[in-house]
Amino acid sequence: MSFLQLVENKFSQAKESKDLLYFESTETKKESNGVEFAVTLVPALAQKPSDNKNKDTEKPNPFLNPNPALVVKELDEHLIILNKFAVIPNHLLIVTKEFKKQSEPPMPNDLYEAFKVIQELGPSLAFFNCGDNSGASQAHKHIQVIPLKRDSKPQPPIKKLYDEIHDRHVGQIYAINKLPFVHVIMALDGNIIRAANDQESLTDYLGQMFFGILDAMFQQLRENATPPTTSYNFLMTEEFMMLIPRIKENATIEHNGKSLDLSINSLGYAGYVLAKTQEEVEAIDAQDNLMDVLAQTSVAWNPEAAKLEAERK
Ligand code: B4P
Repeated sequence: MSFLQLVENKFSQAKESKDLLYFESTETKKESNGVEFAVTLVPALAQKPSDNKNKDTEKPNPFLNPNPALVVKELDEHLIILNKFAVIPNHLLIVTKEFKKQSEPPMPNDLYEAFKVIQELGPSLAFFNCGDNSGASQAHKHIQVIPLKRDSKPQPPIKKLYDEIHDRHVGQIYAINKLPFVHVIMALDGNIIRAANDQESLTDYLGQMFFGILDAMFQQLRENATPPTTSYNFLMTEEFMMLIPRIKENATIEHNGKSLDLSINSLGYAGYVLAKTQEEVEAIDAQDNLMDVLAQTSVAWNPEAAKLEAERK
């Protein structure tokens, strides 16, 4: 049985037995700076008790000894489990078997397992919400993977801007000028990945690439943020890695004289925005530019640093 079939079977069974809750959703689109954002409305989530994101409150850890009905596969140091609160069918989490902190970066072996899941699942996106301001609600280390629609464009919306990077070279780190916040993005080398036919070389390659862009992100932060933050969002597909440093979890949007808080996690920066009420959808749709909403929760480019950079060239 293929990995995808295994995941699909497990998902249907867990949904049937109600070990997994699947929430109906509707989607609208909104274009901003060349990215076609998908705004997903999930009314049932408004009823879900907020996952008390207060990190000081003691709460059970769902990823230590998880419900077997959700466990898709046991690996050496990780478990692949289904997201219990699924908006996207077959949404997976790669959790460490032993407790590790979500505020620590993904290690090369975490990246390897996530990358294998991407390869085996078909077009998909891995993401990691790291640190208090990143949108994470669980403190136990987990990388998430969502399958992308297997229709005409199986890519996250942000890929459109990545494709526009002029004269792109693998392994080089770029920033995209249509994104009004600090970020780093890098193309992975398909040749190296295909040639890496053992676990160790792919693990080393992914680790080197990740820690390379993490260094570059901290370099950008030193030039643009005071004080620097240690929270960030990480996106990875078979083609690229991207990091976005974060300074707060919620963006505030104004609509019809009301202020609404939107929780933003990695998916927001990939081009997927979550709304829990119709009012939120309307408020999102009424924004001039969703990039400015994302800029609220990330780090603005420092115009002085940009000027110095231009002078150096
Ligand atoms: P975190 O990194 O800690 O936080 P998150 O993805 O932002 O999800 P959160 O839990 O904060 O919920 P939110 O309202 O943002 O990830 C924890 C993950 O573990 C989540 O996927 C969570 O569902 C899952 N989980 C929690 N308890 C579990 C358990 N006992 N067993 C297995 N898994 C468990 O989002 C609510 C839902 O909408 C989430 O499923 C989220 O993934 C999804 N979602 C968020 N943005 C979306 C978007 N733009 N489009 C579609 N779906 C979206």
